[in-house]
Amino acid sequence: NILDKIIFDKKREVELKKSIIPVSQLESSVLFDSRTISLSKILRNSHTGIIAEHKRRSPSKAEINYNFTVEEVVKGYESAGVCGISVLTDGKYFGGSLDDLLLARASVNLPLLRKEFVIDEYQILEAKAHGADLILLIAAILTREEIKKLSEFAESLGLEVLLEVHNLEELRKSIMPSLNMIGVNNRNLKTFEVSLDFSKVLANEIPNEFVKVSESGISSIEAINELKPYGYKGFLIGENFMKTDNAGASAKEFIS
Ligand code: IGP
Repeated sequence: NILDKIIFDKKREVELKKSIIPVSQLESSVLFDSRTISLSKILRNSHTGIIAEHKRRSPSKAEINYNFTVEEVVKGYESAGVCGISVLTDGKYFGGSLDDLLLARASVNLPLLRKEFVIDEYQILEAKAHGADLILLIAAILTREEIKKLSEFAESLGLEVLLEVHNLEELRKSIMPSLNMIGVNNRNLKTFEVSLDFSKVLANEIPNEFVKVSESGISSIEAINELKPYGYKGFLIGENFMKTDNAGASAKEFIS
């Protein structure tokens, strides 16, 4: 499946990067005490909860949009009033980069999520060095011990974590004190099947102290209104905004 391929490539990518820029050198470009913005706090206090994503292409959809600069897209999202912005940094499968994250950081004052297949602390240092406020950890590709180690490392850098699950088994292995935000991915990363039912079925199993986020396949305000009674405070939306000729204006339609 595609997820195995992505992870195979990602491991090689990280090892290669480490051989060019060693951890010690990367650490020296991290401003350890730079302030981060808390997405979980903003979501707790928001009625709209939109997290908008910068996404040029994806394995499930091929090309989505290459017509706009990162700055245009994220500034559009910011003026639309979104709670946070997700920036894909995987190059091979999503057409993103760490430069995209850096440019986004230079353009907006919102919480920025490094959307990446994180398997190593090195990538968390990179996230911090490029201005991220939070990282994604995907339960489908990590053991409980890895989730613990990586989330505690993120916490030590002042970064929040959005922990992504897709089923009950992944959710159960992920409940731990270093986490405060759980995202249910409505898309199965192995089969690309998408259904909001994944969010609905898992909602009751997520302990109340977590901020709940529903991710992927959200294409209408009705869908959001359907999910809110299940306790969701955040809604991560990419393609639906990026496929239009004005991502910011599309996001604005979801925020009243
Ligand atoms: C956005 P969509 O269907 O609105 O474009 O989905 C986001 O949830 C999706 O890009 C995503 C993702 C991921 C991408 C969720 N989890 C993990 C890469 C890796």
